[in-house]
Amino acid sequence: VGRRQSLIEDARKEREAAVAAAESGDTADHIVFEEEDGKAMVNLFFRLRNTKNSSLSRTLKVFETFEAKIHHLETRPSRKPKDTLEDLEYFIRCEVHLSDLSTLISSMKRISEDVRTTKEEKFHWFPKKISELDRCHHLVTKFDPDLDQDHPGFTDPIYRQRRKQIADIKQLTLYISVYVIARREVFSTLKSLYPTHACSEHLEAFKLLERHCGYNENAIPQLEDVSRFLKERSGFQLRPVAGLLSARDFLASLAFRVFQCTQYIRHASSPMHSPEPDCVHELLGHVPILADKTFAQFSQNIGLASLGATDEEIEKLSTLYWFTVEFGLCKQGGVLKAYGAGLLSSYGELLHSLSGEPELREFEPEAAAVQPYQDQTFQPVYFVSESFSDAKKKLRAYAANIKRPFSVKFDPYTYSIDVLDNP
Ligand code: HBI
Ligand code: NLE
Ligand code: FE
Repeated sequence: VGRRQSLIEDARKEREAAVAAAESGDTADHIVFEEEDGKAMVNLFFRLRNTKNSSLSRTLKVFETFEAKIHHLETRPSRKPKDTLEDLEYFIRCEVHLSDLSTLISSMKRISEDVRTTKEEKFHWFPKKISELDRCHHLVTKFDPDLDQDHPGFTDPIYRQRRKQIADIKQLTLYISVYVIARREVFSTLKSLYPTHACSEHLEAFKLLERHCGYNENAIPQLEDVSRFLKERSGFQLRPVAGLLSARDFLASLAFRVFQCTQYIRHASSPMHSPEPDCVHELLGHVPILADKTFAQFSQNIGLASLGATDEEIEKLSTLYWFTVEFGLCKQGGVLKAYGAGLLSSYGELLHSLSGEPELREFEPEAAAVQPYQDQTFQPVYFVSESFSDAKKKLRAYAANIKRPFSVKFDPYTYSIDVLDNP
């Protein structure tokens, strides 16, 4: 009874301290003060204006989505001079997994006001063991065919239903769809362009994939077979995912040499280019090049640099990833070739990138990391690397300059991340 009493007393003190801190206005508005199994007790403050009368239930929906267990909820009238009596301030104490915290807070910011998160960057959780990639599952709804009106599949209910089915099957299997006809066209057109447009590393692995993994115009290779192939060549493995992941989650998996792979296929009405990744993009664009050891190391290094990084740094690393892994060009024997997966999976853009029309710049990580880009259609600018080793060297120098209060090291025996505090 004594211990229980003191726990209650501690909780009361903490809450009072948190409320006082929020009132003073200049401290963190959510404070993490317990941590066990990656779960944390979090204090959150926000304000809801009573303009939309369902806003509290919408807020609670967010907590439900992230399986955040609410331990305490308090409201009081807002003290902002301009607010009315109906505008309320909320204090919620909840238990949430740290991997969900930043996504929960950004969702909250979309629907409520004054979610002040001054200390947010302190809490960027990241996976330390390969099994924790299960928690790197936050999807971005940007290209969702159910929500995005510009998606070519938006008006095709059969296509949308099929994607749902594929997303629900959580196993390493790809299903042959009615879109196999579209795939046949995409496959043979791309294959005919590779000898002149793809880098030698891609060409070499592609031949092996044809021989060993059922890469041909009539079949859809099985993720498990392809994953086994990759693991033997470069240690990379594939893992199925239902759509576009948050950049943070996607990059984190690269740190473990895991590539999160979509399984659905682009809509038959746009075979030559898809703005979102699909199995054509993963299998024909990414997989062959990931079989190269130097490139695999380059990819893992981007992933390692992303662990626990700030939102701004994640944005830069995504952009770097975009201009290399997705849309990179390189020189081979004096001739320009494509190594970026976004080029090698889109015959429209593959032709465009080497047509002499777009602007080409020498790859420099500092410049590529801040180059604006769009993801709807072909790129106007590409970066050219001398070789993978050269790109890897430059990336290493770039990553060494990222400031983090710790450093990370991948342990290849246990597939885990050693976190070392910097002196
Ligand atoms: N998610 N499933 C999936 N596949 C990708 O290729 C992918 C992603 N999320 C983000 C992303 N790529 C990149 O654009 C960078 O933001 C890392
Ligand atoms: N535009 C690419 C394609 O059509 O295959 C996909 C890019 C994904 C980032
Ligand atoms: Fe991709």
